[in-house]
Amino acid sequence: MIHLYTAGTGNGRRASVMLEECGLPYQTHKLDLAKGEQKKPEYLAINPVGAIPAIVDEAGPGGAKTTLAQSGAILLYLAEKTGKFLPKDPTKKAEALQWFMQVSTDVAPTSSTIFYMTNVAPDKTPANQKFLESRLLALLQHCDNKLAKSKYLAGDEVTIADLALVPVIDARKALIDQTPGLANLKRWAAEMMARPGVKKGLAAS
Ligand SMILES: N[C@@H](CCC(=O)N[C@@H](CS)C(=O)NCC(=O)O)C(=O)O
Repeated sequence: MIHLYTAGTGNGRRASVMLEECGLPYQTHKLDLAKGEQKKPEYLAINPVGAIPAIVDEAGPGGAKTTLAQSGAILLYLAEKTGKFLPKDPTKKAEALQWFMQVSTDVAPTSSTIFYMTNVAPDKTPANQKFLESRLLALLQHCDNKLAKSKYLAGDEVTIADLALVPVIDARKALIDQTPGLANLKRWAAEMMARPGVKKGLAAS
């Protein structure tokens, strides 16, 4: 059994989408971030950083219990555990990893910064929000350009790159819908959001 410690955020949903898509049984433990449950000693014993998501896999490598944080690391771990969503062919795998990193280290953090800028930062200026939104749209345009050439971000199969992007697109739906163009990204999003695993994973927290 895999235990997922999560909350209703993009990073949390990235982990639950992957678990659902892999068809792995898991138990969800929801944390209330507003109440600071992620900083309680019992959770810090799982992730000392005090952030979600984290997983505890009772049957990790060699049958040992494995505890893991960082949504990107969780996706890679589950891909290797199941043999799903990361191509075996070295060239295809390299392309999948490139787009996975593009999504995980460029696209998703920009979306998270929009959240912090509009909800948490002491100085919430509309100009800063607009700046970050245009930066996110420019990054999404790169995804759109790639999706003009291939069905999915890294070719003709769904990979961890696509699954990592799903929660960002879900969270920024209003911005994307009101933006002209991005036709390839919108075509991809409609297909990804219709997948049963994606639907269940997004709804899991
Ligand atoms: N890079 C990390 C980010 C983790 C993260 O910042 N999680 C947020 C929610 S999306 C969190 O737990 N924030 C609460 C806190 O830091 O106190 C990942 O991808 O898992």
